[in-house]
Amino acid sequence: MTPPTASSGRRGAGPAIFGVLNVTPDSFSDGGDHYAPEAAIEHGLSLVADGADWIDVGGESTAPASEPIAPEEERRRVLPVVAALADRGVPVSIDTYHASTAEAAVEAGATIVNDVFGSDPGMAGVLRRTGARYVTMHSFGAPTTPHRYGDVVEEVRSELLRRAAALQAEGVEPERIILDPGLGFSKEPEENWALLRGAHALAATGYPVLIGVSRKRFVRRLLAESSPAGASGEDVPMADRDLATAVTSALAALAGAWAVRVHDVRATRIALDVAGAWRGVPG
Ligand code: PMM
Repeated sequence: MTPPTASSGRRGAGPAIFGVLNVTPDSFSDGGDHYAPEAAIEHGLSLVADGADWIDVGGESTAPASEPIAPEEERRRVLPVVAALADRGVPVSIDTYHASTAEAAVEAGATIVNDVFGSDPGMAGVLRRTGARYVTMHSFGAPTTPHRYGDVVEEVRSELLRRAAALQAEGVEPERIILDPGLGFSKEPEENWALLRGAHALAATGYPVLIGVSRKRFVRRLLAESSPAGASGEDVPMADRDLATAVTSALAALAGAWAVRVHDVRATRIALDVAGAWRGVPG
């Protein structure tokens, strides 16, 4: 199967920014803040004003303590938000592992399906019918599912390539496939850092690569370990986590990432502009 040549984000050759919009009562980092549709739509528009190229709308939290919700409830949460943003010309991606929600969201105006589990056998059919692009993220189900790796970069890379080939066998064109190493999903802190260090190997596959670091536990842990008071990960201020995320966005740009998925778009926009200037290309 021939991989495509990854095209860049909206601004020149720098990565695109996916602004995270969790329309959930319980997501681990921003859940609850944007639960009502009007508040969620307003926050989505503010992320666009901050420089987001895509808004990634999700209706179910993947936080370890949260309960899965029925696809009907998921659709009730996300569809008004997807439709309102798409009607205003905002590029929308739908963060769902349910084919039924993916299809309804694409009908409402989403153009990318962001699937963290890849578990629904109906998903390839939705992609064939709708022509949507598709993020296949590496995971073994719930983020806390344990997994032992040998060479984590090689294992994640070959599993994602296997999935990309399977999607193509089901009629999904390679140009529509985006790979994501699934940071924080069944990975120890050092394995997440190894995947970031090896991000260029994923980019070298030719598929666009999306990186999601924002506010994740392994970033909090790094900051807690380096804090003089020996704070726990929970004590790390949000602004510090977002600053660390922005730094990883700049490094991901240098490693050839196609896009980064972040909560604090403004900080990452600045970081990408700096990385772009550093490389001599627009951020
Ligand atoms: N992480 C989360 C949710 N969706 N999607 C992609 N493609 N990549 C990720 O790393 C990813 C994701 C969990 O984080 P959140 O609860 O803050 O949204």
